[in-house]
Amino acid sequence: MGVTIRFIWGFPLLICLLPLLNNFDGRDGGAMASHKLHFVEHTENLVEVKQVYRTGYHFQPKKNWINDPNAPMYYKGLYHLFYQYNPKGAVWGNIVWAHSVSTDLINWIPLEHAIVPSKPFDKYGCWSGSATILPGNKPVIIYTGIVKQKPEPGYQVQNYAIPANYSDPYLRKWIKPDNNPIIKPIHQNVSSFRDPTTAWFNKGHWKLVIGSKNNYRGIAYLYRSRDFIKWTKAKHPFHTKSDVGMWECPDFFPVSSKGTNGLDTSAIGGDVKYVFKASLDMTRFDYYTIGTYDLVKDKYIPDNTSVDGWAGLRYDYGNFYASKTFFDPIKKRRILTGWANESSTTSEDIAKGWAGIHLIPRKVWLDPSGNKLLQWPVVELDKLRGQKIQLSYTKLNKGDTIEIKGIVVAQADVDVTFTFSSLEKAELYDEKWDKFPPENLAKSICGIKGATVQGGLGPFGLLTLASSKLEEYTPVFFRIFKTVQNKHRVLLCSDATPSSLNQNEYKPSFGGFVDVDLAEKKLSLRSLIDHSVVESFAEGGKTVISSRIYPTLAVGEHAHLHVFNNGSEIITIVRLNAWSMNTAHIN
Ligand code: DQQ
Repeated sequence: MGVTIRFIWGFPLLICLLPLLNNFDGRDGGAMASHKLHFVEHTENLVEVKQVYRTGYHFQPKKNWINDPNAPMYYKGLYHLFYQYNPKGAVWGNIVWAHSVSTDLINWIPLEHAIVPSKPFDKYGCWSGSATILPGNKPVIIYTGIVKQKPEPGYQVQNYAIPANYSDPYLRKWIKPDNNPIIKPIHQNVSSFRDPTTAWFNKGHWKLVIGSKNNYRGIAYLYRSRDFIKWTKAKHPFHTKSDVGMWECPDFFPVSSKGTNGLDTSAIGGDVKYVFKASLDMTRFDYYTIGTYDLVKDKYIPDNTSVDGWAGLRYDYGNFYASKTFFDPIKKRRILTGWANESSTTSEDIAKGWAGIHLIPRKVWLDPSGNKLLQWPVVELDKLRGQKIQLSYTKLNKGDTIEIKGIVVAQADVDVTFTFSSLEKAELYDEKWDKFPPENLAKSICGIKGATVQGGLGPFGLLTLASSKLEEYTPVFFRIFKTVQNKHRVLLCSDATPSSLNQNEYKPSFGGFVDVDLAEKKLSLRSLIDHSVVESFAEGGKTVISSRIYPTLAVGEHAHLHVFNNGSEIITIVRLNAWSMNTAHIN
């Protein structure tokens, strides 16, 4: 039997005989992470480090520091991913463009570094940038070069690099021509002028934007070029917003208002909306708006249904930054990839010899409402699914937990749909909460109303990476509120507060609201659990939260997974599918 009902948090034990359907599909899960002992040079001593936090199927290099994804693209049968990388250690610095290729966006082969500081125009760093595929299938990269260390964080220019050999599908060698830099700052803010986007083409020009700021105003400067070499700054920024701070890693792309297919970055037309995303240096999260592209003024205009500012929509309400999208011409989809930093301390990162992962690439498309994006892990991830367990029509009374056994839960993919018969018991939404800064509202409520705080309709969801006696667990759960206007607000929380007995880690109670119609009285949740990361998708990708966690007890085979309900309304698991995930071949 793969399932047990347990008693937690001192609630009355209610055991019901449930129609449980355990379905092992017979394939070998084989999903253990590497628990090898590595010796890492740490000050003068050799420190023995147990590698329990390395991920089994998330992108990371063998060792050292990794941050932003750069220039993702498809070329001649291969997906290319470059990334900011420190070849010398597990902290940020000495940044080069490392390079990996893949046929499926999940398994990756490392190649030699593509772009490294070597010329006067990038002597102090090769920072983030993007790829554009020019006519004739000719990729070109534009990236930020640091030419002087002062003023901090460095004097920034934009350079281009081209493949040495277009017939090599691996694009192993990149040339940085001597006519670089191609864009120099022509305003005061020389140290806040970086991260060029993929270029798009219209009205006889290539266009791209560069992230910047003026005091607390975020600015996306627009540049135009006919030949991709000579670039001219447009009179007006492409987009700008007060009180947000520096815009790093801007991204601009079209989305179709019909269906889920992606569009090439240059697409224009009737059924097209646009997305502008900025990474907020001050708050360290990515937010986006949906809007229109005024071709006459060459400007982006957010819709008035999109909040343009810190309280705007986020791809991910957790640990996610410096993301970038690209158009996959083969599967006609737009793919989003983002960086999840560690929540451990710098000295712990140095001791384990690495820091940073990338989250699973996600397909992104416009929600039929037209006011937000939907995201879903690329379908190729499903190929890693191994041993499976399934539950159907299983009731969870208040205080019940059901343990999911029979799979490797520290490296798993869990997909569950919950239902309830009434919205009556939804707790009253406390209007005092509206005094929280709007960008922190959901997170603040998740902090107050954790998984152990009994509710009406919820909390219910998953207890991931739990230790045997629940000394540690990372709950991912829904809680439904009713406002005085009798409207319902659905909250998704991914709460790292109880995730680890290690007091040194950053353990936020991440949260995001889920904009969902509750008419069907159903909510779905998919969580990708991978040793030190839990990436959760609510309602088919309407709200996504990724948490980095470092349990001390709930590691490897000592980790447990439960489904739980701690609300007075009975919750039914309509269906739960959970798989062990095989380890991907990554770098
Ligand atoms: N990371 C890069 C910058 C970018 C920042 C430097 C965002 O180009 O603004 O590693 O994480």
